[in-house]
Amino acid sequence: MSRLIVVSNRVADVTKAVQSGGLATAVADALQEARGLWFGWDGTVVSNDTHIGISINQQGNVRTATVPLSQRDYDEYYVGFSNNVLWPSFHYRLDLNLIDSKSIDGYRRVNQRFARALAALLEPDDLIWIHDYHFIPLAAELRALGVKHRIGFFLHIPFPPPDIFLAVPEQQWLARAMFSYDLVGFQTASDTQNFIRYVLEQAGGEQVSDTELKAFGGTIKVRPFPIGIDVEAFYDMAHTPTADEQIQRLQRRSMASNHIIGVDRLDYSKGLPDRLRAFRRLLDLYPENRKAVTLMQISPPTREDVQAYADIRQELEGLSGAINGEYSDFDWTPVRYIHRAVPRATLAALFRGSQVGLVTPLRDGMNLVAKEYIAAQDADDPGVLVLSRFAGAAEELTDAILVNPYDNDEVAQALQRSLTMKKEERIERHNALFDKVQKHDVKNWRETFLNELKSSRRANESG
Ligand code: GDG
Repeated sequence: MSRLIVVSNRVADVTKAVQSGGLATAVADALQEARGLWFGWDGTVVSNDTHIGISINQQGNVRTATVPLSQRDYDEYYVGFSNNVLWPSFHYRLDLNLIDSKSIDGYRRVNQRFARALAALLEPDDLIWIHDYHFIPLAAELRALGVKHRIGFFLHIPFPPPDIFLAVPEQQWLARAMFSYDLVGFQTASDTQNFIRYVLEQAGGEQVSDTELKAFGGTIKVRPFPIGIDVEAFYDMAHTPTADEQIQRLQRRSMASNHIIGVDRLDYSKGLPDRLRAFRRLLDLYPENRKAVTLMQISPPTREDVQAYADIRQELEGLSGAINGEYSDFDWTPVRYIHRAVPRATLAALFRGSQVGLVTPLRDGMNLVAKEYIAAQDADDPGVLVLSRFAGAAEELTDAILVNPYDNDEVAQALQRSLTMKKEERIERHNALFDKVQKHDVKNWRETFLNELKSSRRANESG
């Protein structure tokens, strides 16, 4: 069996991966099975380039190889290009796209440095799986060093339509770099189509078959691979005696009989201010919900060095304060806003104990919270998922109440409909959603991607 090499911006502690969610859970098992190597940034920043060395650690079957970033790399590659250009643009927020030529140079430089460090660690049969927008050009840099291994790429965030991608600096260089992979995976069919459209319309490419795309002198495989979660593990976490007790406490301590829950990193792509405005509309339009409903919004801090994140925090604190100021009573607080990370098991219990899961990103690659909310429910008395049409998850989870997250009245109506929905309809919708979440779970995602990668080989005219 070939060894699996996973490359991602941050390398998680493999022993704790199952508790931390997202990418960590998604790839940790595959690494364990394949006695793999996980390569990436160790999360530290050193003051100058001379201290940069690679650290190798063994955690069970998995080796981790990590490097620090210099302050300049952190500013230019991580904050600059990755989070101030690619993240906003790929989430359709060109207004937040801060183009700066130094950050592009830093992005290129770090990808080159990572390629050199990784190339030195490779063994002949290794299968390489590169994750996310931080590393789009990594395969091209590896190829430039003579690496001939099979290399796959998975983009966790959306891929925007051509008109938006055209506003990304050096977009043609990025698109060409995608053709150094053997397999490129996106979250949804529409992300895949957006990439194909760019290649056909702007790069003179040609679609060879459903999944094969030819451009820039090469032919690669391109396909959606919707990411999932470990459904059983999440269900179990929501059904422990501690979870039962937490749910009882949630209900006992609150005057409200209905709970709406939102859980998202505090990111402008998650639609949090609009979510709070929609909740305020619910209280305005349907006053019977006053003293009867609470919105719990858990939003741990993230990327605090980026100005747009400081702005969203201020906006959210202002809004939740304003709603509470206007509507609270001595025995009821409508919004509970928690700006801290909560243990994963507590999240699972809160999902199960809440009658509505409110997931309203303005744009999201997939959104695992939507799937976690479904996985945590009791099948005989489930809650209702209200989900943004602009989350990748909406492509699969069509039995949720799908909403336009920009339209506060529409979301308020969807909340009212969910809070008053008959048990029969709730069960019917939940059965359909649970089936989909279970069918496309994380194991399925990982195995489908890796099997496809093993049988993919890009054709390259330049050899
Ligand atoms: C990116 C893409 C794509 C959140 N708060 C806490 C906490 N979380 C966990 C959730 C979930 C994970 O973090 C977040 O995953 P999402 O998918 O919702 O969103 P992103 O972080 O933006 O992830 C996204 C994903 O990659 C995977 O491809 O779906 O579209 O943007 O598991 O539960 N976990 C704990 N405490 C918290 O306070 N323990």
